Amino acid sequence: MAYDDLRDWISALDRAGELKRIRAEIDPILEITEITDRVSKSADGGSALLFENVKGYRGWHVLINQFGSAHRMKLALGVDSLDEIAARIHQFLDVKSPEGLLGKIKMLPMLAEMGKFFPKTVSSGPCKEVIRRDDFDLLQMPVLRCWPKDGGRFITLPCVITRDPRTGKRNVGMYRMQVYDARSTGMHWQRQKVAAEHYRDTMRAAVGSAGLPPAVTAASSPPHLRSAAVDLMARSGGGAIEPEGERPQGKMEVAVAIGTEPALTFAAVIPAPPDVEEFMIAGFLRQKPVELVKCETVDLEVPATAEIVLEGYVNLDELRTEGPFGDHTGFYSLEDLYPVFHVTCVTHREKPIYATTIVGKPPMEDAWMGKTIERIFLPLMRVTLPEIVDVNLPVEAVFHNLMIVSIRKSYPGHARKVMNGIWAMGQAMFTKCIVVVDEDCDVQNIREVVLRVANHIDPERDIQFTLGPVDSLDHASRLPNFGSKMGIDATRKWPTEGFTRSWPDEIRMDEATKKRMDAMWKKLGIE
Ligand SMILES: Cc1cc2nc3c(=O)[nH]c(=O)nc-3n(C[C@H](O)[C@H](O)[C@H](O)COP(=O)(O)O)c2cc1C
Ligand SMILES: [Mn+2]
Repeated sequence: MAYDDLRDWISALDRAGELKRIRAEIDPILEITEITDRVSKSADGGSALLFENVKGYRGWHVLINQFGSAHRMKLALGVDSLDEIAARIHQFLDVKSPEGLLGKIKMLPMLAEMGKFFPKTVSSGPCKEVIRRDDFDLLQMPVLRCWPKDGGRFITLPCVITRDPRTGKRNVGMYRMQVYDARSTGMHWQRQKVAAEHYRDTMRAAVGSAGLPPAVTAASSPPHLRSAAVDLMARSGGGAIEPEGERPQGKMEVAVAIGTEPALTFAAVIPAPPDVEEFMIAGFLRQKPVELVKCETVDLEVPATAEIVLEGYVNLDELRTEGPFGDHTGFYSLEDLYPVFHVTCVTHREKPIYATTIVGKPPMEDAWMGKTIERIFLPLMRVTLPEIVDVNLPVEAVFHNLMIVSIRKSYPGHARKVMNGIWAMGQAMFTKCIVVVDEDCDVQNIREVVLRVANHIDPERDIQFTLGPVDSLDHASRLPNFGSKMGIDATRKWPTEGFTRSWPDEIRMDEATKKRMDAMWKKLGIE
């Protein structure tokens, strides 16, 4: 079932009638965006697009919109329904201690299945077909300029691989990369993401536990960005901000894979717990190990079948202005300072396929990835919050702006406990607005949700504000990365919550009358 590589996946898309090959000459500067945006806005998310004649890039193909529909997401993960994945996760979470020999024997297939999750290191692979240490230029790749006011050209679908300096565990995260020149790019890992923590940990090690926070070297940047830099680079552990202090010497190695088989590309987006390697998540999803090969110039491993691999490092004392960039929200995210990725080696397959995506006003391709995460994460959310019945993150609210959740309410204040639990859970910390409804409300039916919320709240009593970290893409928060969130308790209020009036029943026709009218319906001549 698992796809060997991007090419195997492209063939599968083709066989399923889910791929359009574009043979006309199209410019990676804005034109691919305009075409893809129109396709993404079609009712069913259109097809994946393979641009075979990219202006100025003979020999390169560009793949986009590979995940851009519910159907393609299921195809990518090899399932008929996303609930299958949720059920498999549930099965692993639901392990009981085996009773007797028979119980242990029954567990063997599950243990065998777990063996497939772990990545396997192999000696070489197609990603090494061409190795370029000196003679490369990043703009030999057909990197898109997505939107007119973007600060440059951005690699938008990279699997960024870093290593935790403390545990040695690897992380794969998708963080966009603005191409600055032939050999360097921005590295847009937002500060709450796992690679940013690896970066800070590398810094902590470099300056020692008693060391001072780093100097800010981006002296040419405007002052408001420089304070952001202090904030970004300062280690969270103690010490006043001392811009003239000791600089952390050194660098952190990074490798980037572009154009991997779909389970790994998708795993790079999943908000997994920091210590869970995405290579294992991909292994779980495809039920076959991910094959890795060693890099040429850094001590990291990359997927052996990747179309393109960039190896290099980020300096610990260097930040550069990144953006603006037409973002997931439908607005441009503003310039900010981020680390710089210096490329030391590029390896790629013969006739490489450059995989990319665009983000912008929803729905785009990322909408379908987000919806998949919503389904897969439901059983994981229930580990901590078993009262959760269902969750809906509407695409228009770009996931982190609105979460609607239904719960089995069991005690006073229960809705607020759930809100706080969600704000404390990994990247759900970014959720700007949480709406909690009772279990009999279908959260997937927005009309039903609006009816409940509008009817059931006494706004002053039922809306709760709190402060905390917000997504870096939020342009409305009072400060970058810090602001307020809102929870709406739209459950029925109980006397034990101080609501002493009686709560009205919902209007429903009785079954006997319905049956009588069903029997007469045709004769009435209404339809
Ligand atoms: C197309 C796409 C682009 C993304 N770009 C970024 C980005 O530039 N910076 C970022 O921090 N997160 C970005 N994300 C979200 C992260 O991939 C996501 O938060 C992921 O869980 C991060 O992995 P981590 O938890 O291992 O850090 C992007 C997601 C998608 C689908
Ligand atoms: Mn991760």
